[in-house]
Amino acid sequence: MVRDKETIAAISTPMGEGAIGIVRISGVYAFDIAGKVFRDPSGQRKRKLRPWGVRYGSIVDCRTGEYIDEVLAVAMPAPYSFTREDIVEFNCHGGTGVLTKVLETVIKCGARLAEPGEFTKRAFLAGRIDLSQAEAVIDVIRAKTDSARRLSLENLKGGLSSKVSMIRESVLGLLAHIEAAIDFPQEDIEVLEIQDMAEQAGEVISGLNSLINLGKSSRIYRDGVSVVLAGKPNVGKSSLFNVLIGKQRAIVTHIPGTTRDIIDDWTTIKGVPVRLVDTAGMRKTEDLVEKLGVEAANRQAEAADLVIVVIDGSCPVDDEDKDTLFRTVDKPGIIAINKCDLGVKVNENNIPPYAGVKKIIQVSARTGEGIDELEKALGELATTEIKDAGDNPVMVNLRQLEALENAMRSMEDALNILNSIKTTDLAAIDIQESLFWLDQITGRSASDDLMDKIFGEFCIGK
Ligand SMILES: Nc1nc2c(ncn2[C@@H]2O[C@H](COP(=O)(O)OP(=O)(O)OP(=O)(O)O)[C@@H](O)[C@H]2O)c(=O)[nH]1
Ligand SMILES: [Mg+2]
Repeated sequence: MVRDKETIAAISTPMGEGAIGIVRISGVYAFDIAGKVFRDPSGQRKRKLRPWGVRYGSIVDCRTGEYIDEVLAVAMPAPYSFTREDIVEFNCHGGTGVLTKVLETVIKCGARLAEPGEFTKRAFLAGRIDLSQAEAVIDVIRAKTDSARRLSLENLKGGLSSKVSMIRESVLGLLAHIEAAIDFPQEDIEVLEIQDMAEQAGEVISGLNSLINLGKSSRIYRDGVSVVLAGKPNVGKSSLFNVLIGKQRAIVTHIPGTTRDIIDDWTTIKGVPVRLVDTAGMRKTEDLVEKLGVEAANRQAEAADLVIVVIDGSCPVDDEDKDTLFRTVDKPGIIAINKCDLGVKVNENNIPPYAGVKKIIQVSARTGEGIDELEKALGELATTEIKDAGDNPVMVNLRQLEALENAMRSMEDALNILNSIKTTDLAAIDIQESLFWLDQITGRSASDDLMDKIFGEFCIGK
């Protein structure tokens, strides 16, 4: 693999004001270039970098000698760096003007501005990390909750890669057997061998299947759980929405039909990111805008992971309540009997036939009564979904999931051939294809286009 010999540089911290901002340089000329701009604190004398150490000094413009900033310089010689190349990082004052000026002078001295994700791409091309680990770098940066952070770090350390490698080993073993059978077709034990091969293919399929399921159920760590508040108008959905997200986001009035559109916001329950959705009150209406709102509410409730059906506890359950309960009967969730501060007139015994397996909880958005219990029950429902991921959840993104599914399909095709036609050479083609898909995950068989797509998602400087 031809390594890019150009030395690259970028501002690696977000733009804006901060105590510190970092300009990073990576490549064979990183030390040379840094040497041209790094001076002692007075800016007068050249200063040597200290490998594996931090050195206090300054940056000057390499052409005019103008003093630019007071910095700390960190030098990381190859190959013990993120990119496996020589890296220098200047810890500057964290202002856009300062950082841009430092970067400019570094570029004047021979570095090239890095492309988005180019540092990580170099780490990948140098074999320091594989593609799934590179993708985990983005996930770690984007992780909004502790559990997402933990799982992405696990993948950064090679969690997904090692699981894929284990399956890959079995596929390779199977391929070796098949190729031996193709090369020595006269062996009279072939029938037995084909049975063994089919068994091995079956094991690979079940390994892939459980990894796919693990990945699917762990997706909520990454994407969060969607929870929709549904119910007839005026029962207090928007009031509960505001209480649960902890701010006055949705408009609340005593007029039924206040909420017309979908309102959503993020909150965290038991470490799980939750996208809470407030909807228009569900009722039959001739008002065009409201009608569209109700349709949108139904679609949201259908698509959600969990639903909170809100009922006004201060009056008996009516047909409109029953209608919402019916629509959401198959959806896991909770029934919140709201406005319990006004006294509860709802007979809970009338609800179960329409409730599915939903728990009933009395709450008051006004006084806060029962909200703790509601949150706890929501958290439990969310974590039940997580528990389905087993004790060893693993984060799998959509691209990786697709590759796993393709690998499984190819292996299923191979198994069908082994079982029915009982010819090894045709099965070998599908097994090769299965291997190709597995290698897409780690990047062994990744095309330039795919890499551009993945690294293009990174910010510049990472
Ligand atoms: N007493 C009491 N009033 C409440 C409670 N929750 C909401 N309300 C009142 O009920 C009325 C309707 O509240 P909203 O939150 O707008 O109800 P909604 O379900 O969003 O209504 P739509 O958007 O029209 O579907 C408002 O006057 C609220 O102040 C509660 O727990 N107790
Ligand atoms: Mg509302």
